[in-house]
Formats: sequence, C-alpha cells, structure tokens
Amino acid sequence: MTNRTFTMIKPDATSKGYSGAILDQISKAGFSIKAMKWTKLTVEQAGQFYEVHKERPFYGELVAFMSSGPIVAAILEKENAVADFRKLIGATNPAQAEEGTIRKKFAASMGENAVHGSDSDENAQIEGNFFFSNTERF
Ligand code: FUP
Repeated sequence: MTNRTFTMIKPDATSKGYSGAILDQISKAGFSIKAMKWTKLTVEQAGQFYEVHKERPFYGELVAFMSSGPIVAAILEKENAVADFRKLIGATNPAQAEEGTIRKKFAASMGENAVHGSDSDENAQIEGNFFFSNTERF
C-alpha cells in the first residue's frame, strides 16, 4: 500500500548546500514529493514540533539548532514510506549510520544530523499537518 512520511532537511544540511543532493537521493530511492517548502522555524515552532522531547536534556539545544536556519519540509509518498525512509536516512547518530545512508553521507553529529524522518504513520500525518494545509498537497 502506498503511504506517506514527512521529512525535513535540517539547518546544518541546508547551510552546507546539501539540499539538492539529499533530494536527489530521496527521489532515486523511489519517493515522490506530495508537498514541499523552504522555510525557517521560529524558536516557538521548533519547540512545539519537538514537544515530545521536552523533558530530555538535549531539548534546548535541539530547539535552538532547528530554528537556527532554513529547512526544507516535505511530505513524501512511497510504498512502506515510513520504514523505508528511516532505512534510507540511517541511525540518529551518523557515526552508527550504515554506509550509503543520508546521515552517513551528510550528517556531522547526533545533534546536527541532516534530516528528519517520521517514526510512525500517525506522526507522519501530525508532522505533515504542522507544515502543510490541504491546498498545498499535490
Ligand atoms: P530520529 O527519530 O532518528 O530523528 O531521532 P529522535 O526522534 O530520537 O531525536 C530527534 C532529534 O533529537 C534527533 F534528530 C537529534 C536530537 N537528539 C539529540 O540531539 N541527542 C540525542 O541523544 C537524541 C536525539
């Protein structure tokens, strides 16, 4: 069954000029774009997006980083989208990410790890709705 996931290319990757290469890898892996925008989160929006991590020690740093520069937000479609996209991006810590994964190729550290990928169908929907209205999806 075709379904959807949500991704962000994070500020570390956009600032290094990796957006095009990352989108190319995503496209070659069979994902199609249903919605996409170049935008920048406010501190408040980043805090809201990562609210589930509020009690974690890295929350403040994460919110500061995610609001530090532009991002690419996108809804992607493919069969088995959530799991396949997590496989394509690799482990949260790039040092542990498999060879050839997006994080292995483009991420510098656990905190600045180049891309986000939803961890469930439910979160994919919530996260997509955070950025896109129904008239922005095609
Ligand atoms: P992931 O699902 O792989 O994006 O990872 P998590 O949802 O566990 O974490 C969300 C973000 O928090 C990561 F992308 C980076 C940051 N993070 C840290 O900075 N330190 C940690 O120990 C864990 C996560």
